Amino acid sequence: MLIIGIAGGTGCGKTTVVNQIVNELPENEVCVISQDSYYKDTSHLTYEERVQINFDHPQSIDFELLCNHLTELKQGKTIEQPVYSFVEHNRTGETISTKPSKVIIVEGILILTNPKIREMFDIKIYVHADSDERLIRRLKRDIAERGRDLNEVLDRYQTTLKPMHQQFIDPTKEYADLIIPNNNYNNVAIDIVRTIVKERLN
Ligand code: UZR
Ligand code: MG
Repeated sequence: MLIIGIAGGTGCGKTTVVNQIVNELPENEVCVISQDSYYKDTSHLTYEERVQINFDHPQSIDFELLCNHLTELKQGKTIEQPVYSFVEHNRTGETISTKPSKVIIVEGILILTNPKIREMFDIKIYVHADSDERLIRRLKRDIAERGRDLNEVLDRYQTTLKPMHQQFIDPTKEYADLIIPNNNYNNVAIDIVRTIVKERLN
């Protein structure tokens, strides 16, 4: 089993990188675990309280559950990955059964901040894009897919996303085995990762 951690700031293109790696591999040999599924359960809070949560702080993540799930996958067990709703800012109560597979990709902005989780990764990747690129992508995505408006996204960026990025996310570059420059599609870097994965699988 090969566990790959893919981190990087919001809008850096993590999801795209993950998809490009996954698309090359047989479906039953790879699974993706998203940090989004592991936001802490906030059912005890009201919607108004949940909106106030700092989702870019390591404390918002249930690293204990993530760690248990990775351990269980390593032991060959199937896990129940929580499903998260960005609209409700909470777990939906549903889960996705995730079977152990040869390659497990864990992706998320904060996944390299936790020492126990870091230790579980065979390969640690940090996807880098400049902050203006990331802001542009984040704006477009949150407006198109997450029902936010311009001011809301810009306020969030200034008050939360940027400071949290500087304090917690950017410093985890230090732990990466590989940093992918991703201001544009980086096909060469993707090819290199694919080659490493295939080599390890054989
Ligand atoms: P990526 N996030 C939400 O917008 N709503 C939630 O309920 C939970 C998380 C955002 C979070 C973070 N910030 O910046 C982003 N906020 O998801 C990380 N606000 O996802 O890496 O795909 O950008
Ligand atoms: Mg993403």
